[in-house]
Amino acid sequence: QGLMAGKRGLILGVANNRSIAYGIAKACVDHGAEIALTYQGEAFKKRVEPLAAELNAHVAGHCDVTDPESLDAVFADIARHWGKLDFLVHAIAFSDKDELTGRYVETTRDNFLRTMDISVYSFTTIAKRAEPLMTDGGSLLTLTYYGAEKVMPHYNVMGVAKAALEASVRYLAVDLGAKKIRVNAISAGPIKTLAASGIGDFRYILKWNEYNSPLKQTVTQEEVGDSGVYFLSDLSRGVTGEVHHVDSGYHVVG
Ligand code: 0WD
Repeated sequence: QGLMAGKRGLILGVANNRSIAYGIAKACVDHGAEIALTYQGEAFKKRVEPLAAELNAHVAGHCDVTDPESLDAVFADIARHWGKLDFLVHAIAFSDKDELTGRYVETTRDNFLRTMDISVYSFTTIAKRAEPLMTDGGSLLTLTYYGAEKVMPHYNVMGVAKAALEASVRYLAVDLGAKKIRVNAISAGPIKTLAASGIGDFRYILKWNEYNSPLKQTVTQEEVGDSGVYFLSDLSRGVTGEVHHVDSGYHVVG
């Protein structure tokens, strides 16, 4: 059986087996869920397909959140394949790595808009597409970071985007609450992934968290995955609009 038996969910943002989305996907499957994955273009297709096979996941096709047609195609595929959806994970963010270093004040308009489009607006448009499929209620989960709350070196425009994403969680929670669709975020501590490698001095940030967090360790994809199961299963049925830190407690000291 398992905590997620009978639940079907779409997980966006698996780039490889170090992605946070992969940690959440694996935990969901371990607890009995059926999942679907997408890939961003041909380059990621060959990395995602073997992971999908390993997790017994349906592959819902190419998904680039800046291309509405690809999103329409993914949701049409889910509607055909399952006819409904119980949960959705959004683990997607992007900013030009040349601007994830140095001063925030130097942010260009182009990168500001692109960062907000991919990292913030995408969650809202995906929520809109998921709503008609969540006929028995549902759970939406996104990933954020402490740089939304406090100034973190080099996080810059991504911190501004995460603050907007966290506000989106609250507005979406109100809009979708009447349909028993819950909307929450996990604020994960730093984890070495492809996206994180674009952030300046990331190794130093990892060490800093390890030395200073209450648990004296950085978090793993597995730990974020297990917390994800709480939000995506009925265990958290009374919780929505929440930003929950899975960061070894760093936010109470940092
Ligand atoms: O320390 C970390 N790694 C933390 C990450 C701490 C706290 C939060 N997060 C967040 C990230 O900001 C992101 O929202 O977790 C989420 C997942 O990030 P990740 O697991 O760290 O990174 P990664 O494995 O690289 O997955 C992010 C993926 C992309 O990978 P690349 O490396 O190409 O950026 O987001 C996807 C893509 O697969 N992505 C897109 N998907 C569809 N359309 C797009 C797009 N336009 N752009 C990026």
